[in-house]
Amino acid sequence: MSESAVSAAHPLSFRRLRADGDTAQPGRANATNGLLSQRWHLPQEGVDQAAPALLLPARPVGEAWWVTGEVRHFQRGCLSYSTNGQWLYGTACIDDRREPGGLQAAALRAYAELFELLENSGCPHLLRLWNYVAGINQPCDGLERYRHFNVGRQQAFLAARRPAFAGAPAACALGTEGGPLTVHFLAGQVPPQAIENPRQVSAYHYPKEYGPRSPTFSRAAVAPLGGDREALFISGTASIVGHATLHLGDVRRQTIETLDNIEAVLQAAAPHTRAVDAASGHRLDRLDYTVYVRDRADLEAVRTAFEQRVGPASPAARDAVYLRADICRADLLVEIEAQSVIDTGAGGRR
Ligand code: 3EB
Repeated sequence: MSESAVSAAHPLSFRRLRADGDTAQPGRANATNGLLSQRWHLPQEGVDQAAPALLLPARPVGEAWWVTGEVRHFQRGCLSYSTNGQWLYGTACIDDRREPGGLQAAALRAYAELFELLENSGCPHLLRLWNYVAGINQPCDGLERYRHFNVGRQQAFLAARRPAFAGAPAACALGTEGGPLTVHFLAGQVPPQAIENPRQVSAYHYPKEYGPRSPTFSRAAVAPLGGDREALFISGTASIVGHATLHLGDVRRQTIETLDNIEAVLQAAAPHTRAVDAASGHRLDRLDYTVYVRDRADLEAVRTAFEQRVGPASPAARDAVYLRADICRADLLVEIEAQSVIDTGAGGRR
């Protein structure tokens, strides 16, 4: 059986969840559906994870991945994960304050354990990573904590002989008030296509002024999900052109520049998607957005600029989720990530 035939047997689906909707338990809708992951944008009781705070909408929201077929849940070292053997979603959690060697060592170990799991799981390919780091802009031994994280992360990729430069996975890295280093991940059997943004220097080639080791992520990834479905994962995106931060102190212009970058990523991804045409493909006005705002007081300015750019009446504006987080450069006020799942079959978009 070919790789794509295997994944087509258990296609992966995504849905935004609303506590007041009928989709909170998609896995229950059909006995043959297995819930692979369910992540609410709320502090989860009894779960010690780092999580950005929900700003909007007012009612709880979350997101879920699910598959056809039985899903089993496991715990191993710093990892907890769920898998049906063909898709794997999980979380690595390490309290870096208690880790000998601190955040750098915690990042190295979190990724080393993740890579070891993936090699033995049958799901070796990472589609997307979400990194949450407490106090991401705080200095530690003369180096910002984000830069410590980057050292450990890149070391882990190199040690595991995984692509730390071209071909790195799509990702984001945000700062929380507290909590352990928390890395959520989605992996599968088929390697995604990494996408870069021609307006930006690839993050894995940032010059040394941004830290001793560069960040390990691609600007986006296109991933076949089986069953004629395709995902586009757009990494955390900010007001960076070339490698420089633009519009210092101006959150409105940073938001617009960020959306210009997302539009450029969409254009760069277009030749790599299987969408039959632009209208049914991954579109700026239909992506599922998560908007990270550094300062709560900027929320309305960010939302106004965002909605104007994606269309005030668009599905994108209606469904966007706004979270409070620190951004991994102290001069960035906003960061936006997005994803989209389309149907590339004759039936068109789902
Ligand atoms: C940037 O473009 C903004 O370190 O994994 C965006 C996405 C950013 C991912 C990461 C960092 C990361 O450099 C910051």
